[in-house]
Amino acid sequence: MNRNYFRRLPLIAFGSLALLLTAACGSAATPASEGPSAAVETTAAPTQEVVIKATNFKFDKKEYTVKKGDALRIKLESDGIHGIRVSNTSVQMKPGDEKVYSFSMAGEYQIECSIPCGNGHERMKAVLKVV
Ligand SMILES: [Cu+2]
Repeated sequence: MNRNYFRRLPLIAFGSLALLLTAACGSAATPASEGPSAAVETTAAPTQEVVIKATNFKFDKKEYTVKKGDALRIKLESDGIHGIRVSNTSVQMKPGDEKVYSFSMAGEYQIECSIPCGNGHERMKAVLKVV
């Protein structure tokens, strides 16, 4: 072992931790019909808005319904450190984020907390229904 190895050790440890966290969050069962392009971030003026409120350890609704195609502003209001990720899309939001997306495919997408936030983290799930 030389000095270089030791210098890189923290980096290796951090990498392993990140991997562990990703694995712990896991991905729940999601519809197979949607691809990763089911939603794209857009600069179009939003024509609809959904506010998702996250608290320890739930979202304020079980289901959020939005319209397909229309530029959708998603606001994440978080009391505590919670993010969201939407299955089979690139939707990723941090606490307080406001982003505009357009969903090209109707369907039911799973919303889940993207930040390991504690004991109730696994229960933080909801459905985004695109109609
Ligand atoms: Cu969480």
